[in-house]
Amino acid sequence: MAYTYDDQNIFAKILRGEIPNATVLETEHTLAFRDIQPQAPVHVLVIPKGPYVCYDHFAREASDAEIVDFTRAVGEVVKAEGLQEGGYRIISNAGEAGVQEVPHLHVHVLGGRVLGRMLQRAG
Ligand code: DGP
Repeated sequence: MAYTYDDQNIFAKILRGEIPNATVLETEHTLAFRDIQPQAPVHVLVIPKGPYVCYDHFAREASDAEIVDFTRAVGEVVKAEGLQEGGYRIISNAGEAGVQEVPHLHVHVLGGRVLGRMLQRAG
C-alpha cells in the first residue's frame, strides 16, 4: 500500500512553526516535543521532519540518515528525561487498528510512573 501524506495535519503545522510546541530536542531530521494531553509524568512525542505517515512508511522510505537521526533522538530523549533508571514505554500507533489520530509518524515516549500492562484485553 502507498501512503498519502496530508500536509495539513497538526504535526506538519508544528514543523512549519504555525503552531507552538514545547520542544524537548531538535536535530537535523527530528523534533521531540511534549504531548499536549500527557498520559504520564513524562510524555514526549518524537517525530521525523520528513513527510511520513507512520512507522512502516518511514522504515521503508526514509533515508539512512533520517532513520539514524530519529533513532538516536529517541535515545537522547529517554536519557534527557531521566527515564533509564525507572523504565519507560515507546508506542507508535498506526492507522485505524492502531487508533492513530495524527497522520504523521510519531513515537510516544512515556515514563515517570508504572504504566500498567501494555494492552487491555478486549473481545
Ligand atoms: P496518536 O493517537 O498516536 O495519533 O496520538 C496523537 C497525540 O498527539 C495525542 O497524544 C495528543 C497529541 N497532540 C494532538 N494535537 C497536539 C498538538 O497540537 N500539540 C501537541 N504537543 N500534541 C498534540
